[in-house]
Amino acid sequence: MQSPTRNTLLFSTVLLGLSQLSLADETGETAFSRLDRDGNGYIEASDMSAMRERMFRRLDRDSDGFLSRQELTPPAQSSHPAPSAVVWPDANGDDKVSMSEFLAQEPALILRGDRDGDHRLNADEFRQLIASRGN
Ligand SMILES: [Ca+2]
Ligand SMILES: [Ca+2]
Ligand SMILES: [Ca+2]
Repeated sequence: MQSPTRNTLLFSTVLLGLSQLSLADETGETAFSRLDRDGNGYIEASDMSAMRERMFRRLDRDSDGFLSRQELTPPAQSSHPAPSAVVWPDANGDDKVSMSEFLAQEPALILRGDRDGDHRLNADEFRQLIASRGN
C-alpha cells in the first residue's frame, strides 16, 4: 500500500521537477525547449542544475546543507510527489547527501527517459517520456 513501484517513484520525481513549468497546458515541444536551457537540442544534467539546486534546498528541511535519508523519504500521509524517487547518491558513505553529490547524480528525468544511453534527452525521447505519463 505504501510502496509504489520504483518506476512510479521515479516518475514522481520527473513530475516534481516539471511541476514548475506548468506542463499541463503546454505541448511537449514547449516544455522541451524550456528545459533545454542552452538550446542545444538536448536536455542534459547541466540544463537542470538550477532546478535541482532548488529541489535540494526544498528537501533539506533542517537546512544543514545535507539530505538525510529521512529528508529524502516523504511523510507517510504526504500527497506531495515522493522525493524518495531521488536515487540515493551518497558517494562517500557517510549516510547523508551533499549538494555536490546530489548534483552529480544523473537526474531522474534523464535516467527515466534516455533510451539510447547518451545521458541526455533528445526531443523524441522527451516526447515518449511525456506520452508515458500516467502509466
Ligand atoms: Ca541542453
Ligand atoms: Ca538536512
Ligand atoms: Ca538519449
